[in-house]
Amino acid sequence: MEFTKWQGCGNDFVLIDCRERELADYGAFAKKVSDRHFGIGADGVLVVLDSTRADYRMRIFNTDGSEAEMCGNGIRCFARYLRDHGVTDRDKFTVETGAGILVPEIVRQDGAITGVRVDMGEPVLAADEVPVTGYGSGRAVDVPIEVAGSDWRMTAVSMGNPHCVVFVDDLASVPIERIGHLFETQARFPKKTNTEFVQVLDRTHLRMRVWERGAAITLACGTGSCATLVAAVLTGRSERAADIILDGGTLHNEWAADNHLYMTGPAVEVFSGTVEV
Ligand code: ZDP
Repeated sequence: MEFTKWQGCGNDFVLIDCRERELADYGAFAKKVSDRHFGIGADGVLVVLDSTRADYRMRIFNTDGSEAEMCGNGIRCFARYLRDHGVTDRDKFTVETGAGILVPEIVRQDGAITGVRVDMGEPVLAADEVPVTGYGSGRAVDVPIEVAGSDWRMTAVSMGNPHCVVFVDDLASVPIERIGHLFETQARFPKKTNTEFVQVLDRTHLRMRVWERGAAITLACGTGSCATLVAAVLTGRSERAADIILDGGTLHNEWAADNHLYMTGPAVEVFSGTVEV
């Protein structure tokens, strides 16, 4: 099967176009090809499909084979694939995801593509819809949570997929490698969670590192960057538009007056090839 390899702020994906030919087990395929030694190497697999509800459909599978509802860096790569590989000649189109129908738009400067801006939809804050338990049915904003024997404070946000946003004074001193998995599997998150550790640089610059559900540490998480901005605004730490500075690059996010998150960032094709399925 042909594939293309993409990255968005260092968050990397194997993309396969399955509109003509579906695979029996995308999860098993994702586990195999994501392996950085025995496979192609990636943080996950993006699948291009037809849709009856939108122009196209995107599915995303993590390195552990689990399927996620949505991915931010991935949908930018997905959009660029459709445009660069002539699947569409439009710069704006609708994409069906597990988080609803979203709208990426190719961004150009002097005609050249510089990135993709995505209407990521509205953040979900009702605790039982994130889902997170033990905080009633309202919002879980700046609430206590115990992980790895320590008390932390977190804000729970869904961008279609669950996020636990934790603000820290010194990001460099947080042992993410050791505690990331413990946050991911914390019992209050019945569908597990992605966890963003965030240091506020100023009201329009937030430094974030992420431990992803089903993918461990990655260099960037797009849905996580949106959840980070929402949590920063709700806790009075930032303006409604800010740069989210990640290990692998920077995303510019805005929580607009229409309550939608708009995320802008790069999407780059790295190489292509064929792989056994
Ligand atoms: O929710 C999850 O299980 C995530 N690991 C999915 C991947 C999210 C992604 N990193 C993003 O950019 O939002 C692709």
